[in-house]
Amino acid sequence: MKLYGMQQSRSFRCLWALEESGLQYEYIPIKLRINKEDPDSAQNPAYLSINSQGKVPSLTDGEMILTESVAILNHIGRSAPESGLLPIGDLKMQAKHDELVAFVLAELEQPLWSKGKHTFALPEQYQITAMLDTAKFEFTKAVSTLDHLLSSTEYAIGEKFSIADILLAHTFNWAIRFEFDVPQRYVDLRNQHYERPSAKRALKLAS
Ligand SMILES: N[C@@H](CCC(=O)N[C@@H](CS)C(=O)NCC(=O)O)C(=O)O
Repeated sequence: MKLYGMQQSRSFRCLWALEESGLQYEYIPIKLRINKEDPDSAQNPAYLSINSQGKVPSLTDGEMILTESVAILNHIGRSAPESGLLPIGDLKMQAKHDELVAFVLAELEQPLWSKGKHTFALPEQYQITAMLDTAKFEFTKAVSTLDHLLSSTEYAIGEKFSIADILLAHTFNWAIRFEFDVPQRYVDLRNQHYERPSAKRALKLAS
């Protein structure tokens, strides 16, 4: 497998999962918003032939190309069943896992990405500064309901570390960096998971 990514962007989730999985892979750093002639640029035709949106992450596995971080996380989990990163074969646990992943993307990540879009990602004429208060309000509202979806204060689903924990810890890391109000227990959860050797190795690779 080859993972194309950039520092602590959404690709970090996938890099961390690869480190946790024990699978063999190659990490290829990509740069955003640089001259497209640069071979590392996400806008270089060679990279656009893998990811036509010019975004990270992308994963190739033989002939297959994946360009959505959650599909990549699921593929890593399914490719390394012994890692326990996905509750494979347990219908109810898998359903709870899917529910949490959908909640993180739709309710927690969405306001973070709104802030990103309206501060640097969108062309300036489309940025709406008033959006930032709305994003903070939405994040705080969503986070106040999260406890109901979590199995325990240690792990998101069941009694072991899974893809959902990577996604959650990475999303809280993003929220902290973007100065959203993150309750202390979730800051602690982020810190606890980022202490894992796999996370430390991934951070080193991504830096
Ligand atoms: N839904 C995609 C989103 C990917 C995405 O938007 N990635 C950002 C970095 S986190 C990106 O590459 N943006 C390109 C840019 O800002 O030019 C996923 O989860 O993989």
